[in-house]
Amino acid sequence: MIKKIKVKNSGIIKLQSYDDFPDGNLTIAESRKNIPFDIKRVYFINNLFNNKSIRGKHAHKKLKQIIFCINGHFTLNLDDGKNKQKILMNNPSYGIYLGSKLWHTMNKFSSNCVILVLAEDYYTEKDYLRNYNDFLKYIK
Ligand code: T46
Repeated sequence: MIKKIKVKNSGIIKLQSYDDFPDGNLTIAESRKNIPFDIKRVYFINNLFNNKSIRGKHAHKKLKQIIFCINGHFTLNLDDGKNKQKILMNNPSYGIYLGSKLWHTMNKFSSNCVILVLAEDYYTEKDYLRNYNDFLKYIK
């Protein structure tokens, strides 16, 4: 897991976690406590059996989210239009803040990978910038 974020509109979110080995771990996310917004939407991505697949490939105009890898591992690639950073996501207690105007892709999934995302708003396709050149124009 990464120690320092170099791109804009991002950050590291640490959740409180209880290690009850060998009886499991319990990890907590709370709005306005360790999550810096009210959560309106939660989604998860699993069944990542194609280790060549690439997800994301977009930025959001306004939406703020936090992304976690709650099982397995994957690589999160961030790009603020100037700086790029690759993050190995492999610790369920650490999330990455995906602010607006941050191009992100996810790849190199382990087959047991489960991605959990907490979002501060409902889904709307109008908020997506799915073309990289449109993203660069938008952030100027
Ligand atoms: C993001 C990354 C981390 C919905 O109808 N409602 C939803 O809430 C979401 C998240 C998606 N969809 C539809 C839109 C597409 O037709 O589900 C389909 C797959 O979504 P997409 O190709 O955008 O999935 P990813 O994994 O590329 O991106 C997702 C989120 O969409 C995105 O906001 O930041 O995870």
